[in-house]
Amino acid sequence: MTKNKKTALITGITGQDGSYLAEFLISKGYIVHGIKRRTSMFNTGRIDHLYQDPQINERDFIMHYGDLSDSLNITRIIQEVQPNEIYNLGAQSHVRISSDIPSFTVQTNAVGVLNVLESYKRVCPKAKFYQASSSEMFGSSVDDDGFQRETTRMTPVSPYGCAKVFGYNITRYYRNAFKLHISNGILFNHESPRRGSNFVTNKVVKTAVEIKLGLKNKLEMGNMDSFRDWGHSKDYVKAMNLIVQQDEADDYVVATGKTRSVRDMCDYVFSQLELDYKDYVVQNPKYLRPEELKYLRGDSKKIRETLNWKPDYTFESLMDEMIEHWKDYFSKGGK
Ligand code: NAP
Ligand code: F7E
Repeated sequence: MTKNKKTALITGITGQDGSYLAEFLISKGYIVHGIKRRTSMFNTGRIDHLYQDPQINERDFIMHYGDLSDSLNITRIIQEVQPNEIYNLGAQSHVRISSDIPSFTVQTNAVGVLNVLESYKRVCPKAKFYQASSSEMFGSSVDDDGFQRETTRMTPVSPYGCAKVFGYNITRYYRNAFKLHISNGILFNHESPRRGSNFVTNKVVKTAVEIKLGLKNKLEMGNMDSFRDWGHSKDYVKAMNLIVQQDEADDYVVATGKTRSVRDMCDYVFSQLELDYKDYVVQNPKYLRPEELKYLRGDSKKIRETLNWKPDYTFESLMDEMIEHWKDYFSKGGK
C-alpha cells in the first residue's frame, strides 16, 4: 500500500455500479484495483475514461483479468493487491435471464461470493468486505406497512434472488464465525445512463428517445404492472463506501422509500418527450418472467438514521438525466 492511501479491490468494476464506485473511490484518494473478465469484445466502455484521465496516475487505477468462478485466480489477485477494502459487485445481474442461465447465475452470484470470501479470509482477514446484496432477495415478502426492510422475510422468486440469498447468508456466516468485517448493502433498484439497456428504465428511455427521433415506432415490453423503488447508482455507491467505513460490520437496506409501477415510469418518460406511451407500447411475452416480483418499496431508515445517508437524486432527476443522455447520444450520431 502506498503511504496513507487506502487500496480497494472491486469485482464487477466494468458494470454500472463498479464504474461509479471506482470514480468515487479515486476521487477520495484510494488506489483502485478492479477485476475484469476476458471477453471477445472490449467490455471496459464504462471505465475507459478513467484510463484516459491525465489526472489519474496509472499506479492508482489497475485492472486484473479474472472471473468469480476461478478461485485460484481470485486468490492470486488478492495476494498481489493486499486490499484494505473489497467490494464484491460482480454478478450475472439480470433477473429474467437468470431463469435462462440458472446454473451460471448460481456459479457467479453464489459460489463466486464464497470464492472471494475464502481468499479474503486466508490472505487479508483484516480487510473490510462489502457484499452487493439485493432487494430481489425479498421476493414475494412485504411487511404489513407496505415496505421491505432488514428484518423482512426472504422468499426469492428467481434464480438470481435465490443465489443472492446464499451470498447474503454465507457472508453473515463468515462475519459471525470468523469475526470478519463483512457488511451487506441490500440495495433496491438503482439506475443511471450507464445502466445496461436491457433493464427496464434504460430500455424505456432509450427507445422513447428513438421513437421521438423517428428511429423506431414501438416499444415491446413485459409486465407493466410491477412496482419498483428506483434510485440513482451514484447515490448508492456512496452508501456502499459509507457502510464499509463503520467500526462494526452490519447490513443495511438502501432505497428511496418511494415506489412506482413500470407503467407510471413509461408515462413519465414519454410525457417528458411530449409523447403518449399508450400509442407505442405493445406487450411481447418474451419479456415476461416465469415468476414476477410484483412489488418493492424499501425502508432505509436504518442507514439514514445511523449513518446519515440520503440520496441526492429524485426519480424525476434520475429519469431526466437518462433522457438527456440518450438525446445527446443520438444527436452525435449514436456514438
Ligand atoms: P452490472 O452492470 O450487470 O455489472 C455486473 C458486473 O459483474 C460486470 O462488471 C460484469 O462483467 C461482472 N461479472 C459478471 N459475471 C462475472 C463473473 N463470472 N466473474 C467476474 N465478474 C463478472 O450490475 P450493476 O447494476 O452494476 O450491479 C452491481 C452489483 O449489485 C451486482 O452484484 C448486482 O447483482 C447487485 N445489485 C444491483 C442492483 C441494481 O439495481 N443495479 C440492485 C441490487 C443489487 P462484464 O462487464 O464483463 O459483464
Ligand atoms: O425489471 C419489468 C420487469 O430488469 C424491472 C437488477 O438490477 O434490480 C434489478 O432487477 C421490472 C420487472 O430490474 C420489461 O418484469 C417490464 O418487474 O429493470 P429490471 P429487476 O428485475 O427489478 C434488482 C434489485 C437487482 O438486484 C437486479 O440485479 O420491469 N419489465 N418489461 C421489464 N424488465 C425488463 N428488463 N425488460 C422489459 O422489457
